[in-house]
Amino acid sequence: MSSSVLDFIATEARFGAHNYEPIGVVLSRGEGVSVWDTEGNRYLDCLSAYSAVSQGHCHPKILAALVEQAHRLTLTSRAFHNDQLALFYEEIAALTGSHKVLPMNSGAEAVESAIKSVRKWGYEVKGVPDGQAEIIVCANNFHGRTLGIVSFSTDPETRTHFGPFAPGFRIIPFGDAAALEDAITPNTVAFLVEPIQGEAGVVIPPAGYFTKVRQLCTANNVMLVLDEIQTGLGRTGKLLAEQHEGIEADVTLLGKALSGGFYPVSAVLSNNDVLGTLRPGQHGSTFGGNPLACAVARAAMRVLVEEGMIENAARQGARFLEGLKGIRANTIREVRGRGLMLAVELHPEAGGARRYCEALQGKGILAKDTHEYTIRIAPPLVITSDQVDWALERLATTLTQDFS
Ligand code: IF1
Repeated sequence: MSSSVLDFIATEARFGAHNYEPIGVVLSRGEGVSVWDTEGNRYLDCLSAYSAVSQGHCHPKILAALVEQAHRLTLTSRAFHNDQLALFYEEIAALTGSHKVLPMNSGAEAVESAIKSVRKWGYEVKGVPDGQAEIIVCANNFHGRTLGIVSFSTDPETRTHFGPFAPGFRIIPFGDAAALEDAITPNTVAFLVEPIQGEAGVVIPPAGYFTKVRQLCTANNVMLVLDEIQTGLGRTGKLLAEQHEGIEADVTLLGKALSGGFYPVSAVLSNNDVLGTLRPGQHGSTFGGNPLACAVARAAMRVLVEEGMIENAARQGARFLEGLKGIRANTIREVRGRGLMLAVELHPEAGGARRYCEALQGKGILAKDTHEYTIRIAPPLVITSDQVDWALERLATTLTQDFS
């Protein structure tokens, strides 16, 4: 590595909290599916900033919306109305078929806001005794890093030495509808779950699971809260991952690609009941629903639809998955994916996914490992067939490489 690259990394190490272990590349530019490092090397981005840059890096139309709004009005607080929020509400509600919208900033804020809202709904509408609301979640979940959220994480890395934790959560296995039925009590207000578990390594539940989940939640007056912060907005080849199951959540969480990677924008979408319980002064955020966030999100949603990115994700995702399944390598334990949310799980004997990600970097692909043995593959939804084929060639040579 050049001295300037090492200088960037050394300075980060000197001043920065060491809460990440990035791959040794210093990026300086992004456009579409490509990013460049400070030395001019070009990479195919197969992480998309964890599915926040689904529209491609620095999308010109989202950039234009950001710049135009930034020249005009960026932040008013919600103490006053602004001329972007109502338009954002109308457009996200029309796109997702929702009735009520709560605008927030990070994904974790949307998750925390949903937890507060379903608890409030439980006490004021369902009639759960105050302080006794229960929310069911799944083992190996990832919903963010706040204290409330890590309270129900099953990953020691995200929990250890952060206690004491928030009570009121029950953990069940992902993909097991009978376990959900057994866990529901009269005090259960919600089931919070990812349609596909991303951080866990793109874990897809059995066919029909969410149909049973929907029936159980409806039968027991339990709110189904789907965390689509990573799976939503076209990542799995449909606008929302729930559409693969033909069901509708009571509460849907969006984030990440809601801004196309330009700005933290998230949202809680729901029917009137759950969000209808919030009254002035009971919840809020300095930046939530600000005009700049709304203008950026409106453009991000618009290009996603107008440029056929969702359909492209389905088409290229199928191509990518078929190509990955066609790689004959003793290192591969399983290939999983839906749309452009893909993963290659390696056998433990292969020596860990990180070394393969580092080898891919040398071939012009940036990918990220998760849980030691799995390589996630999630390129921007604008990827072309030629780029998929280009990536598959390099993945095949890398995965058949003998590192021993
Ligand atoms: C990190 C993981 C992915 C999410 C789902 C809520 C959030 C996330 C399904 C919270 C965020 C990010 C967080 C980031 C890495 C990345 C990640 F590896 F951590 F788990 F994508 F899989 N729900 N995921 O995936 O959204 O508050 O971050 O905006 O914390 O390292 P956020």
